[in-house]
Amino acid sequence: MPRYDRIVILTGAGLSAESGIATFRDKDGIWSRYNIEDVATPQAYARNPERVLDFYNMRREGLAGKQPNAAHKALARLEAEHKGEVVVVTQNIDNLHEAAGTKRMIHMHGELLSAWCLACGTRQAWPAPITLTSTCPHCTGVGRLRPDIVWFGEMPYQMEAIYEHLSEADLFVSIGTSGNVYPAAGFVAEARQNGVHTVELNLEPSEGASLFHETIHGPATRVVPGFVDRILRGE
Ligand code: BJW
Repeated sequence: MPRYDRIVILTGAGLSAESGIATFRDKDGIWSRYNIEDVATPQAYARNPERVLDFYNMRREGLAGKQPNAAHKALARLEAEHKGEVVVVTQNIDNLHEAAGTKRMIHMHGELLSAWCLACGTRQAWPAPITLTSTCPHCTGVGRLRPDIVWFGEMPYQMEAIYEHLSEADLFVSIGTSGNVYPAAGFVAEARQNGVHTVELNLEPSEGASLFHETIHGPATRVVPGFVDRILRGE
């Protein structure tokens, strides 16, 4: 009999770090090289769309050849082998969870390989660069496309579904996120209020580390597979 039935897993940039994808707030992270106000707000896009498109085209290009690591694979194994329900909510815009085989997931901050039509609202798979002249096939080429990314000040995707999963869960696990960005940083408090057991797996204590019942610190490729084994053993 598994100890936990319904598991919600929140992942952040630290999960993909060992696959060679930069985090945001670590010493050499993305925000040490770019200003958030220049590339990750709707105002930045309105002011200088080309700069924002270039930033995400560069990130999209950087995904080429990146492979899921042992932590992504362990989470996919958890979903496949756990007798109850597992939902992965990721803040990451890469596709490494899917590449590892995870099926049930929510990309709350959007996806690099997707484009959003500003005219008809369609979100569609878009592996190519997005340029000022890219247009939407769904509105016969008139709609302009933007990256399908949730910028600061915009509402993350599927918040209602996420809060519903948090209210039904009995285990919440946060992996590889610094706990700086809301609403994701508030999920641990929300889960605790609902009586959910909470665990943090991160390289170092996050901003909200003291809110978790348990914390396990170390690189994701080491700590996540061990934690998954423990859950699958019913411990
Ligand atoms: C390892 C490791 C290894 C390394 N193994 N671990 C005041 C109070 C409350 C909220 C706000 C506020 N002021 C403003 C807000 C709202 C704002 C916010 O939170 N701002 C904060 C900065 C304060 N949030 C928003 O605007 C969000 N929307 C929102 O709130 O909507 C409601 C609303 C809408 C309209 C009006 C009013 C309300 C939207 C947030 C969008 C975030 N977007 C970004 C960029 C887009 C995606 C992209 O370009 O990739 O998303 S920001 C960036 O941060 C990215 C990430 O998903 C997100 C979280 O980062 P993450 O994953 O935690 O990465 P890091 O780098 O911070 O941490 C990595 C961790 O891994 C570290 O701890 C390392 O130690 C660890 N690590 N290697 C394990 N090998």
